[in-house]
Amino acid sequence: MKKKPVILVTCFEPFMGQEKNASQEAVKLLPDEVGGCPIVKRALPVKWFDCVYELDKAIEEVRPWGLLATGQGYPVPPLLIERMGHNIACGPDADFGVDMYEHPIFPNGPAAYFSTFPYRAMHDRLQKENIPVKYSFSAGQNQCNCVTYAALHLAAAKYPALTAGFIHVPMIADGSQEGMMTSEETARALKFCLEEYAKEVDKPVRELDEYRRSL
Ligand code: PCA
Repeated sequence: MKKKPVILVTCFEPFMGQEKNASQEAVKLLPDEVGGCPIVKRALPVKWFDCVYELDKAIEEVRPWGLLATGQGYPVPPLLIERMGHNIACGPDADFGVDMYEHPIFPNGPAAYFSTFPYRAMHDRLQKENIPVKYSFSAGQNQCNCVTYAALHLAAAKYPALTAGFIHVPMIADGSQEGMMTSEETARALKFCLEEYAKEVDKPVRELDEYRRSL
């Protein structure tokens, strides 16, 4: 099979005194190649500024074709496919080192960006696989939204061919609530999303004329 381009998958380190981050544990279980695309994994710190710095550095080093960022959300499913990132940082870091109050992430950036990864294909695939999933129109105000916004802003500003988006995964099943997901189940869900992402590589880029006709 022809070698496909790299997809960068980010997750977050543990925060707020927790021992594990569900996104990191699931991403660790992903294979190094999905749908022919090599998968490069990076864990980002749950820290203001540093999460953006490390993300930028990873994109610079890896030069990915696609970027799937992940983080830990609510205790229970559904997985939340984030449709946008907004330019507001609010709340504390992992260790309360920096507390933000409605600060712009990029002072000169637009208010928001919509995700550019194939969210519909991922959503429909998870539904087909009977994995609870929903679209979300805010990844919150903490580092997960920050990385969503930063990924889309960096792509727009520096890497116009790069598509990106964020998925919030549920916390690791600890038996405290019904229907929780194990890291293995979350990894399986993320792998389906990556399979759909990898399929995009083979889709022809629409010709400008065809695009104009569709308007
Ligand atoms: N979840 C937090 C930050 C890091 C993480 O995994 C969030 O939703 O912003």
